[in-house]
Amino acid sequence: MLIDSVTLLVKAGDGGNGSSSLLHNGLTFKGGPDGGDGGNGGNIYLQGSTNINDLREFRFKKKIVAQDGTAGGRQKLFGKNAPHLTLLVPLGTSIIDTARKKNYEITDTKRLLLVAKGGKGGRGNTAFKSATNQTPEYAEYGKKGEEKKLLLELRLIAEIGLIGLPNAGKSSILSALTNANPKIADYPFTTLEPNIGMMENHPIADIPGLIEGAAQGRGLGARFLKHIEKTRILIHCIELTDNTILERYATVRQEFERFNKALLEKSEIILLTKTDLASEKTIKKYKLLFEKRGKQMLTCSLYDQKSIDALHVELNMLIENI
Ligand SMILES: Nc1nc2c(ncn2[C@@H]2O[C@H](COP(=O)(O)OP(=O)(O)OP(=O)(O)O)[C@@H](O)[C@H]2O)c(=O)[nH]1
Ligand SMILES: [Mg+2]
Repeated sequence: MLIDSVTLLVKAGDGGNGSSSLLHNGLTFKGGPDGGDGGNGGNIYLQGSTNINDLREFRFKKKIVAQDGTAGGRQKLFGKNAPHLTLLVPLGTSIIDTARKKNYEITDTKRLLLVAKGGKGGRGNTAFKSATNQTPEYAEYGKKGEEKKLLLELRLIAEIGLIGLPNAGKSSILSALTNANPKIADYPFTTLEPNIGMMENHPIADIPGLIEGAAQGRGLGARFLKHIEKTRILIHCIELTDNTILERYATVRQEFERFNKALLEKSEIILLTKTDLASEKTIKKYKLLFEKRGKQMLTCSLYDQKSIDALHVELNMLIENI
C-alpha cells in the first residue's frame, strides 16, 4: 500500500539551562561567576531521497523528537549542543504547516528543510558579569524547541503518466517499456497503487484505473488523481475492444475536469491499445477521429513488438521535446 499522506508532530530539542555558579576553590572563597551556557537543542530537518518511495516510515511514528541541549556547568563548562535530526522523505513530498499557513515542497536531494528549530541554550551567569554587577547569581533557562504539527503529502514525480479506464492495458505497457513488474490481469482494478518504472532515466507512472465518479471518490481514482498533477505528459490508454471508445475517452476527461481543470491542459497523447483485437479499418477510423480533435495518436499491441518499440522511440522523443 502506498502511504501518501501522514500527519506528523515534530518537536525540536529544548536548549539546556545556563548555570549559575560562583567560583570557589582552595584559593578563592567567593570568586566571580563561573556558570557556563547551556547547549542548543537539536533542529529537525527534512531532506529528499530517491531511495524512498512513500511515507510509510511515518505511519506509526507519529511524533519525532530531537534531543535537548545539556545544561551548562560550573567552571564555565558549556553544555553540549544536541545533534540535529534529518528525516528522509521521497521527492515530491509537500509539507503543510496548517497552523502557520505555510507550504513547502521537497524537490531535490541536496537542500535541508528546517521544520523545527531547536531552542537556544540559556546563558550562564558568567555572561551577565558587568562593571556594576561583578557577581551576578542568575542565569537563563534554555529556550523551548519549536513544536509543529505537519501534514506530509506525497505527489509522485513522474514525467509520463499512464491513465485510462480499468483494464485498458496500462500496467502491461509499463512493464513493456520499463523495468517495472506490475501485476497484470484481465479484471478491472488489478492495479491498486500507482507503480513507477524507469524508461531509461525517465520515470513513468502507471495509475490505477479511473471510472466515472472517480473525482468524487468512486473506485480507486480520487486518491490517485493527485499523482497525475506532476506528470508532464499523459498517455491516455484506450482499449480497442468495442465501439464506445469516444464515450470512454470522455468519461476520463470529465473526471479530470471535476478533479482539477489543470489536468485538461496537460499534454495528452491518445494511445489505442490492444490493436490485435481490432480490424485495420476500426483502428484507422478512431485514429482519424482523434486526429480531427487535434490529438496526437499512437497505437500498440503487446503482441506486436514493433508497435512497442515504436512507442518507446516516440515517448523518448516527446520527453526530449517538451
Ligand atoms: N489482446 C491483448 N490483451 C492485452 C494487451 N495489453 C494488455 N492486455 C490484457 O488486458 C488485461 C488488462 O491489462 P492490464 O495491463 O492489467 O490493464 P490495466 O489498464 O493496468 O488495468 P487496471 O490496473 O485494472 O486499471 C490483461 O489480461 C492483459 O493481458 C494487448 O495489447 N492485447
Ligand atoms: Mg493496472
